[in-house]
Amino acid sequence: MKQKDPTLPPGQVLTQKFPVLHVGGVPEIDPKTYRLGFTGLVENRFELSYDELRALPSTEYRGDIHCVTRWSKKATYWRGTLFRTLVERANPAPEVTHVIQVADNDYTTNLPLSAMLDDDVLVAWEYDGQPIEPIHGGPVRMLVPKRYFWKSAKWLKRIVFSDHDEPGFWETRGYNNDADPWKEERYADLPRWMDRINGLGKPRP
Ligand SMILES: Nc1nc2c(c(=O)[nH]1)N[C@H]1C(S)=C(S)[C@@H](COP(=O)(O)O)O[C@H]1N2
Ligand SMILES: [Mo]
Repeated sequence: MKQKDPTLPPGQVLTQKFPVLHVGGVPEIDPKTYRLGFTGLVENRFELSYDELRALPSTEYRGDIHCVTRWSKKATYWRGTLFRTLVERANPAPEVTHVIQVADNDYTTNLPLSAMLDDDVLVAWEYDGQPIEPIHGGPVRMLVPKRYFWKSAKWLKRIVFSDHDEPGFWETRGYNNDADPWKEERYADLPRWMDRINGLGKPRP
């Protein structure tokens, strides 16, 4: 039997390539006119241009990324702005529980605010020392390496701070809301998901 790689989450396979995965086309975004908006239940709504974002103190992430389609890539190298510092600048209201990433092509994905405050969550604008290529979400994408990669929106456009959860593109199509690769949270718990899409909203044990 093939030896399992203990450094990879369960069911994942190593790739040396950098696969490209998204729904729809690659939007053409001019860094000169690019804006990233911070909105929702915050004290300070603000926008950052590409240059303003890159002028902020930067943080790097060196580590692995995991796609729910089972590829994992080791030792990726990203640079960007620590998301937490942008949250501090927006100053969310006490009732904020969730952060919704909104991308250029209406792709959205949701996570608890607490998860987004982790010290490896970046608004990323460099990969391997180069500006992020458009196919990989450039000029600016989110990076949430502890979750399956669909929780990292490419062509990031807006961050919405919300007092409730708002399941995004894949989360409303049967994928797991939490998406922790180490717990192999790939798909939604079906009864819960049926309740949600039927609008019953009754929590199950
Ligand atoms: N805007 C947007 N972001 C997205 C997606 C998408 O379809 N649209 N796909 C997600 C998925 S499923 C994955 S695996 C990663 C892929 O990023 P990559 O193409 O740079 O490998 O982007 C994520 N972010
Ligand atoms: Mo993915």
